Amino acid sequence: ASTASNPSKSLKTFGENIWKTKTAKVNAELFTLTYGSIVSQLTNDYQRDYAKINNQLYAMGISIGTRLIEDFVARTALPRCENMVQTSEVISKVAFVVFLNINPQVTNWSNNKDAFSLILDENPLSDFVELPIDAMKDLWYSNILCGVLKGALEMVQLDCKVWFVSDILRGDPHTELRVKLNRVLKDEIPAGED
Ligand code: MYR
Repeated sequence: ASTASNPSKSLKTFGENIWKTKTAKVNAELFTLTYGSIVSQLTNDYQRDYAKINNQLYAMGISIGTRLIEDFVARTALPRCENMVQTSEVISKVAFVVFLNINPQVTNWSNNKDAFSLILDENPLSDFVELPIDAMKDLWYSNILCGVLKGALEMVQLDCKVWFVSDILRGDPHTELRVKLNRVLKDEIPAGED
């Protein structure tokens, strides 16, 4: 009955069940520390040029996202979304639950429903992290997440802009990630495969 009366809640339950049954659990602290050491390595490599570090994290995310989407589609077998409202639900209630075991709140819709924000009350990438003062202003510590979403969405024909609006690591009240649809890509048949 709950499925019929509240499909929105059941989508989250669906995500939670996949997390419980089909996800190889990685120790949360190890995951956080591993990501931290990547950021710290980049900080050395790029000599604290935070614009470059943000770009590099984003690029790493894209290459992860383009692979992760296959795994996501295979594990969830969900039907394709018909609009960004559905896409936002799948991202927040299924994708984030399956991969990070968090359920960000979807909010701040644009009037024409082509852009929304995800509020991350928890962020496993940045647990226990404190930024040095010089990084606080310029580094988007979790920028890899924007790249992951960008890469994954592009693989399902959604050309989106994905960026952080704020981050509690920088002293902001919330961590807010924004997704804006640029355009729906046409299925382009790669040359030689038609
Ligand atoms: C659609 O069918 O158009 C919607 C599909 C949404 C897929 C979103 C997949 C995101 C996968 C990676 C997210 C990782 C977040 C930690």
